[in-house]
Amino acid sequence: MARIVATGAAQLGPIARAESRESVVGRMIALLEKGAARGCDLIVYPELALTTFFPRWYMEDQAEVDAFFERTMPNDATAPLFARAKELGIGFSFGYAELVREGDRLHHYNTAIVVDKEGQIVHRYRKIHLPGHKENEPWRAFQHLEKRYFEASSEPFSAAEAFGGLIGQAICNDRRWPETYRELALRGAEMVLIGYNTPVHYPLAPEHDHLQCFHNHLCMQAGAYQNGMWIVGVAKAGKEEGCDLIGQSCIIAPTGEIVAMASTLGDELVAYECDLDRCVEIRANIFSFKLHRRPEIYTAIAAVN
Ligand code: CDV
Repeated sequence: MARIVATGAAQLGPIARAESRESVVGRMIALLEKGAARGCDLIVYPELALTTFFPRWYMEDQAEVDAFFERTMPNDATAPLFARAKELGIGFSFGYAELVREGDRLHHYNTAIVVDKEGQIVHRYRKIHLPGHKENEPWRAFQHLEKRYFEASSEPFSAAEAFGGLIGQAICNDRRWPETYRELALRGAEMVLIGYNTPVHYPLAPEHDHLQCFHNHLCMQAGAYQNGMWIVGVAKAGKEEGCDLIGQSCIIAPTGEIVAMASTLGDELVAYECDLDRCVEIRANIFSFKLHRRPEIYTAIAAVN
């Protein structure tokens, strides 16, 4: 019997700096209800879904930075999403800025969670590959200060049992790295949920600006095919505070084919019935890790330095 996870990629359009979390959660619930009407089991929202993409601004006041972070999850602002999803019997995932005290230290992570149909958080992932820079670089049209505001996770990629399969997560820049997909595949992931905020303009190599949408799909389609898994890539899209973010949220089959894709730069839901058993088409054949992979030869990959 097929293991179908009816999945919705819930793209969000721009979020203004002044927009409240309550307003954004209202938009997320509207997409959730669209997903319910289409029989979805799982709805996937983007990276840092609750606020504007704040690393585009240089801030020196830590209190101003921390205002973009969540100290508990769920919290007052997100509780209505958890409640409505449970009522509808739908699971979901979304990214947010997480501020957590561990021992006597405060940690700031770029985090994503998976919530099951009963409203329980069943997977938490903290971003491993943090792009950007630490200091103000005024020559840029906008900043990308993830390295300043977040701590990179030192926990490995992982997959959780949920929705009848093994679900993993990655966040935005992670999707460009082949190691992300291979690590997740080796840990059993059959579907990987990836939210992103990707500007059209890349200040370090503006000659690649016209390739942003191509590179977005290129790395996720390759990751899906080379590891035989479903990928759900979900954008925060559109012109956000003057910064153009790419869209093209999509669902990618283990064959590498895009089976559903957003066609706007606003709030939009695209859905597909993903059969987790289709991973075997690739994993038992061309990319059978057991039969064909040669990790004993790949010593450079895992070497530190
Ligand atoms: N949010 C991100 O991680 N964005 C990055 C930057 C480099 C554009 C990305 O890889 O899309």
